[in-house]
Amino acid sequence: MCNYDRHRLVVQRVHLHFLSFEVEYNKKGCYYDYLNVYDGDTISAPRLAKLCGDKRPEDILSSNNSLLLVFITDKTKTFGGFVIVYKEIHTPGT
Ligand SMILES: [Ca+2]
Repeated sequence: MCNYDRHRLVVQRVHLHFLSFEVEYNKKGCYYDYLNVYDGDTISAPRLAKLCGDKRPEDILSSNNSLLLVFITDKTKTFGGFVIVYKEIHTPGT
């Protein structure tokens, strides 16, 4: 018989990996369009990254069990966008 609590997995951290990334940028940097990544579930959490451009960003790992991604964009110039996969980092429940 399976004991649910004993086998439950707890999400401890969230890992992001960028498969592709292309967001509008210019001389002003990440100004018109950008992706903000916060280390928590609200925009008052620490911001881990502000991303734009055409280079694939480094992987991002949360310090806790949530990450918030907020994409800011204006109404002109659309670039390719992004594909991101995430992985939950688990530890066995106690
Ligand atoms: Ca734009």
